Amino acid sequence: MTFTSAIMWLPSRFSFKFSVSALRRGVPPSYPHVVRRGGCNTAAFMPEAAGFEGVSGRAALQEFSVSNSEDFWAAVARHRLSWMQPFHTVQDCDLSRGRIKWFQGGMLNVSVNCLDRQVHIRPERVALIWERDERGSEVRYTYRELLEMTCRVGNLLKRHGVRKGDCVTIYMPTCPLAVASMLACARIGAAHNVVFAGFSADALAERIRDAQSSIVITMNQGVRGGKVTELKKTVDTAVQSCPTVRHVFVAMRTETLVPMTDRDVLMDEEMLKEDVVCEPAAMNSEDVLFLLYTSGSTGKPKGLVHTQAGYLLYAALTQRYVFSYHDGDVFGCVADIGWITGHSYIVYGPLANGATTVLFESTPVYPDPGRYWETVERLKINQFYGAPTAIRLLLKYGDQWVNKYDRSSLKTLGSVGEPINTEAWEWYHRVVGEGRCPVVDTWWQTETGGICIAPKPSEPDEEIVPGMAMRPFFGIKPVLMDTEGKVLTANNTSGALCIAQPWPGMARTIHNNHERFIETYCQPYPGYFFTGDGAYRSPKGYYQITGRLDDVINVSGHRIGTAEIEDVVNQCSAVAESAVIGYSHDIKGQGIYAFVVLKKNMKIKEEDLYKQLNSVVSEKIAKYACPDFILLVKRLPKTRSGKIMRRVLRKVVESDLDSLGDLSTLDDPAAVQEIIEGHSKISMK
Ligand code: 6R9
Repeated sequence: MTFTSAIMWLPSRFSFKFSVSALRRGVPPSYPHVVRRGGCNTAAFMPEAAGFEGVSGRAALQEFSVSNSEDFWAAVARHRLSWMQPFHTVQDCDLSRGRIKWFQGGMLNVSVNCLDRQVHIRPERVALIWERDERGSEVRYTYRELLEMTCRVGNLLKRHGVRKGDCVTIYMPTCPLAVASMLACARIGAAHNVVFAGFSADALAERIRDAQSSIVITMNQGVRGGKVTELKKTVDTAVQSCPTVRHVFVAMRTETLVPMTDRDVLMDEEMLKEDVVCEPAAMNSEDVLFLLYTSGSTGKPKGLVHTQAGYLLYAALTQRYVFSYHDGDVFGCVADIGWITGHSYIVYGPLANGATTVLFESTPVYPDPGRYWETVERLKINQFYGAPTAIRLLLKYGDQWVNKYDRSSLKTLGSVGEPINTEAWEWYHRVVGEGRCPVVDTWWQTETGGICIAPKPSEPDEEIVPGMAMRPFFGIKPVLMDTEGKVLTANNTSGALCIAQPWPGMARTIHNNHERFIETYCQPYPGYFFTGDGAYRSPKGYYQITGRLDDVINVSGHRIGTAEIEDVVNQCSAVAESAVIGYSHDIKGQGIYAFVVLKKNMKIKEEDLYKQLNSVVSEKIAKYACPDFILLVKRLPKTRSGKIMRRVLRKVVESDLDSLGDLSTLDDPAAVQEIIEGHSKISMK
């Protein structure tokens, strides 16, 4: 066993080399001179609109994008992506069968689109600002430096046997090397599988095995909120049950030495030996770009698959138009790259548009609750994109933490991950944005690839209603369904939210399980994509998301299936069975409440049981999945067919006893009374 030496990969400010052959193939975007044919400012707003006959105004453009979807997406794809070979078919989709193909015949390389074409025109523009956990120690990487770093990682991956079509697992917090690793995979034609660095060894191992990765990229340690996490140690445990893993690349975030084995590769050191040129692979539009695991309503997470051209185009277009991003702006999405928000709005969308994108490594309250706004002032962030849970938390600390800092650079404020309540929305708008920045509540999912419903784009003077996602993006046709599967056409109505036609950014399948993809998204409402969310459409036709319709909880914007937690809780030797539900939580949006039935004659102190359950959940899944409340009960309310009635449990916890509904189908209605009594002893404050 050897020990790592401590070096950190920082940009080298010399040697100007990049892949010339890539540039020859990848044509930088060229916008035709704006012709004022499609209405006064429409073509200035979106150059492609010049070619859309009779389209004037943004509402008309949205309408055109839905009713002439192929023309719209073909024009946008030709203009905004650099192709090695043009596509011959815009789309070949059949939602009822789960067949989704866009831009077939086309060949491109995503990393060329994100890097080389910028390097060609503005090599010294800053691509990344790494806002490290240690306040005031940010590091900037130009497009040239990011391309160089990406090429080195690409070559290193190739040297370790990664080939086109393989899948590399990345277990890293938000940092430049994580971005370079994602882009390096794209460059050499491998898929990436980024696993949120807060996941446990078991959760990581399950994802590595499902993705069949031979390489895992990680760091010695992570640093967040002043605390150190042992990432390498977690990977060491995980790979013990992952026979496919041949090498673990270890980058150095701290100077702490970690044990290394023959399997491990010192990433920073080995990268130095690699060339800064790496030939980009020519990829088909529908080759896999990445897998990203997310929770569904069963115990096993789903590896959603996104492909090259459609995903990139959709991420880029939404980043540009939802946030009114303009050339030269600094885009600050404070998500983690382990989630889809990080993929689309830290990495792919902003880089494809040539933006300067912020990598935020810290937390909203470290070292104090002014951290976001101090960062906005120092980095001069123009678009700030965050989560309602953080906004609610900061609101409680008071306005002074915001007012201390100059936020005049801010132009647009975004929200994502869960519904944003009116109070939080108003505070975000009034205090953070000084009432002058539009707040965009953006609704979308891992499955949709990018934002589908948001207040913008719309005409500059059009209203924005607090707490509403409101308007469908270009190419998106939302519909609401009633319980019989019929489309609800009226306004001022609620239903299951579906999307009526395919769009380029949507996920193509679930890795290794196309059947599950069809069952989950295509079969509930044949011919439509089912989102799993409920929504309300206002009298004016605006959409408001009301929450999940399935057994998925959203804790601080992190999705977790009730079944996933129950699976783990049930593994405790004392537990006979359990039922987990989400309940409304002030800060986190939803909290986790577990009802637990012990095995007969089991003697265990309640305190010990709680400790055991919490440690097993954080060990098997992640800390954020630990229950906030655990209630020991003798039995769970069940139907005669044995289904746990979580609906009843939810009503009890919401103290909504008048709407418990018909309990006559319960196997043992007395179980409910016992639960009501038990719950009344728990203080939920
Ligand atoms: C991007 C992302 C998706 C689920 C989604 C919904 C909830 C996301 C929301 C929202 C209300 C919003 N959600 N944005 N609910 N308003 N603006 O979060 O992806 O992690 O896959 O979660 O999050 O329930 O179905 P993902």
